[in-house]
Amino acid sequence: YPATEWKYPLPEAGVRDGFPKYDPEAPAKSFVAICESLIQECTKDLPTTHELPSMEQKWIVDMLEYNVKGGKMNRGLMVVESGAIILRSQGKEPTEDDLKKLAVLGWCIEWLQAWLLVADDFMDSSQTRRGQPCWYKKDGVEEIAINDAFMIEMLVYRVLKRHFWTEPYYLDLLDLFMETTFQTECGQLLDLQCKNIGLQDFTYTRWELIVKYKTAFYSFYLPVALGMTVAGIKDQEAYDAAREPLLLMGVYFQAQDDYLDAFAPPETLGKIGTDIQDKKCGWLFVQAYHDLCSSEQKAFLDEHYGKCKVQTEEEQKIKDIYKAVGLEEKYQNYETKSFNDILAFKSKVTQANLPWEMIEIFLKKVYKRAK
Ligand code: GPP
Ligand code: MG
Ligand code: MG
Ligand code: MG
Repeated sequence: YPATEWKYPLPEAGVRDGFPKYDPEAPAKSFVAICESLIQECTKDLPTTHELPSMEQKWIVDMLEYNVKGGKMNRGLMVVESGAIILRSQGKEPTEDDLKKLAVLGWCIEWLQAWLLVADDFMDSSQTRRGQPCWYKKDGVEEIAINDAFMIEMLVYRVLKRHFWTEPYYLDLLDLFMETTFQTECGQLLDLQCKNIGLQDFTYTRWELIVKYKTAFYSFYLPVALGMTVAGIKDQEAYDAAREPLLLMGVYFQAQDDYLDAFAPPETLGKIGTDIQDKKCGWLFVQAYHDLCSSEQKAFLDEHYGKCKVQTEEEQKIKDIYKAVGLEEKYQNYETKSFNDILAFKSKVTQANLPWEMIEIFLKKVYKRAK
């Protein structure tokens, strides 16, 4: 292994002994404490192992603090919860270290999400995220945000290596993270290419393809697949059975994201929506433009969609059109339908010997969310 010479204690035994416990009674709080340990662990030796001066070491610590925390942590907590549910369904009560392991993997998704968002905010010209300025908008950061995004990505692999390289499923974890990242990048490309195509090609089918790839794999399939991997599941059919409803949930989740982009108060959402100015192929637009708008309303969209700036009169008028054509009610019906469509997978999932609860608790977390 040419690159695996650890210059500090070998990770095999007791690597998480000094980590705080994951406490199911205080999930969010104990989960955040584990993140603190990870930040410390993956930065403390850099001056020795990578000759990194203390200014750059501090940069990485501060950059991580700024970008990996402050989210809802749905994805990260789901790894722990689904992993624990699966282990129990196999008659194994998760040990303290099992829970810590799952929490470390949970943070790997949260860190993956962090670098995706740092990059996405730059690509979407966004202003705010999680109630604070986007990282690239900070004085002295700007283009360094690109390298920071890459750096968080590689820190995920360093965390995986330290905590899992002696596990029999280490390669599976690497494969999952790499493939999921590639899927997400395909989705992001489909999303970004919308600037180069005409509005008539913004169809519901294209929307579904974009969101399945840019959101559903990393946000919904990955957390549960990680839980399954730690629980030792090897059966391909089980992964296939879990993937189907989880991808549906991811598509539904991005419909919510698109709806909230236009209609949620930025104070609640923590970000100012940019989909109209960015000419996004969003859930609201595809239906308004193709099915619901009068020719006059359509002409207004042709003239201003993707051309007006955020928080202008034209942008507001587009939101008014969305309301006037009945999209609020359509959205509510869509939420109910998605919920039922996902529930319909119950027998398929249980037939694959998986506990339905691992899907259901995730669904409950996102159903009718307001942020
Ligand atoms: C969310 O889309 C999609 C991502 C975060 C994936 C980004 C992928 C990369 C390869 C960088 P969004 O732009 O609608 O999210 P938000 O509304 O939170 O900005
Ligand atoms: Mg964005
Ligand atoms: Mg985006
Ligand atoms: Mg969005």
